[in-house]
Amino acid sequence: MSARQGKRPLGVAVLGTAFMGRAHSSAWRNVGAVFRDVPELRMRVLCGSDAERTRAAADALGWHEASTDWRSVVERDDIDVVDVCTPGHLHSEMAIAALEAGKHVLVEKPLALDAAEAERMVAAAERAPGVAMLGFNYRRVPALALARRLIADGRIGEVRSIRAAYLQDWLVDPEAPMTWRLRAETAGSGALGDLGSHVIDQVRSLTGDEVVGVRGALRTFQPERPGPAGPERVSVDDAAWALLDLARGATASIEVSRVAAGRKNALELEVHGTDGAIAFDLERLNELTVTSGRDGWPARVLVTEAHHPLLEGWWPPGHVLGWDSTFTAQAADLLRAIAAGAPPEPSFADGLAVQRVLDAVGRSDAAGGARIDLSETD
Ligand code: SOE
Repeated sequence: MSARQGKRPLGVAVLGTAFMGRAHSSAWRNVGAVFRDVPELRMRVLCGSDAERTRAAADALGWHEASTDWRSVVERDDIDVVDVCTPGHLHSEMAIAALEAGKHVLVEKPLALDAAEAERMVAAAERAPGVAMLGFNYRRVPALALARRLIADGRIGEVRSIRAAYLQDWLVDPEAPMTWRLRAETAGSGALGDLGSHVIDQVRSLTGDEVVGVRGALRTFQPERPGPAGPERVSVDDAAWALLDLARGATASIEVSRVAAGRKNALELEVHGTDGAIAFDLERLNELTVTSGRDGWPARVLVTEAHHPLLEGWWPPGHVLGWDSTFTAQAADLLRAIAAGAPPEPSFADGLAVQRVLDAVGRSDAAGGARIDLSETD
């Protein structure tokens, strides 16, 4: 029997109407059209804090209803999946309430404000009957999935070093206004959690290895930003750096910034092994550069072939994918995990592992760059 036969459609609610709420809404709208093997769904409710804005967003994005009362929505019998796309400080309360109400839950990254909160979310997910998945959408970039497969197959030998940067420039203007993303109490951290969480997740995903030691540095170049009633204090980093020791001996160097003039959404990853290397750049997300052998030439692979990962359901070879397709594939994987009753990837436990590294970067910075040992955390 196909996933669509004999079952009532899954009712979905998205909490959050801003950038990520829109990206996830578009994924829920498209997923059934792209992937024929996923359970049927209904886009039931979009939740936001402002009634008028939420109604307008719900109409534009294809939701049946708009609501400003997320607590009653996560309790509803016709809601099976709760997708949390709100500012970070609301993630844990919403996700835990939805899990306790027996729902399947997707949470946009980073999982939580800090590791203690992430631990509570992991515990709630372990107790709950539903599937709990974390939204690291870049795991659904086919080129990165291919990189992960090539590395796991030993195609570049033993991994020695990873060089990773995620650079954006939307805060380079000192007049860029204050937002929840610039307050520690609503975002946890700045570029570190927002962009560094993706990078650390990729380091773990590409290498299949764990971070056991962390040295880090944080910088806030613009200590105040214009708010509605005058200047407000920025309490998170604009940019962060880290050196990560991995359990099997590799080292990763990381740089993330939201004040990198001219870089819009540049996630660059390079993995060097004893027998080759792999390089990726999100601004050319359908391509992977693969160097085979110790003195091989770098070859550009266009990752759009049917035998490449994550391309089933999409277009014929050469018909490239975009940033939004990663969210559609992520929604499909959540639906498949629900249908199979299987643990999803990435899990809340992956989010906790990333969160521990993020926290350690902050602790290292506060200790003047001292190495923080994470080898004892399970
Ligand atoms: C903003 O910096 C942001 O939207 C991140 O929060 C996303 O995770 C990233 O994909 C794009 O940039």
